[in-house]
Amino acid sequence: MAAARSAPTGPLVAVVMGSSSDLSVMQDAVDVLAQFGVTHEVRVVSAHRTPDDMIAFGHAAAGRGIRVVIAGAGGAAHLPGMLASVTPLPVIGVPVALSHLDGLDSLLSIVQMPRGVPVATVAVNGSRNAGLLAVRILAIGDDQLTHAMEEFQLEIADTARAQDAGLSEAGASAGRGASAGRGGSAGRGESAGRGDGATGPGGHG
Ligand code: RP5
Repeated sequence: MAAARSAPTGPLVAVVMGSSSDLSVMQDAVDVLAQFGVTHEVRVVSAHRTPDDMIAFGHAAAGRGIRVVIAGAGGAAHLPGMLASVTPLPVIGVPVALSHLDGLDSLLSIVQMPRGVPVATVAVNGSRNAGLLAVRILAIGDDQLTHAMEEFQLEIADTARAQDAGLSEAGASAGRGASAGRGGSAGRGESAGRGDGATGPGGHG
């Protein structure tokens, strides 16, 4: 009879970054994991400054019970791809925007991986979605986490509907007294924002 495997007690997600200067962006991922009660660790592991440490980290991660790696880096952002090359774990890459090139350099460095070595790349500075994607991956085998994600999705839907109601009301006020033209198009089809801005626990991205 096979021995029962005990549940991992260490962190399930590793949030790693190339420099502590990335933390202001990566903090959103950390906050989401905390919000969902997912155990995690936060590390600086540089592909260029501490390459040996990075490789050792990547080799050891799965054996330590880590299930998902979130890796953020900026500029010549090789960290997510290099980690993906040495671990069988899913790696989510976060392109961090530096002061030049608006993060396009980071995005392309992370997303343009060769066949066979995938990195799930989120938007530039999109670490909140990286955290949410990690939660979804973990939720595959966890009914409680699935339920928490469904609750979260209901919350963000409520927020969007409240925005819709607010804009509809504002559009109705603005349109009052004006010609209806070809059917009164105030606000139609327009977004209330970029849709990714809200942060913080219970916030809606
Ligand atoms: C990358 O270099 C890091 O991920 C960071 O985004 C960038 C700049 O690092 P610092 O010079 O601010 O330490 O490896």
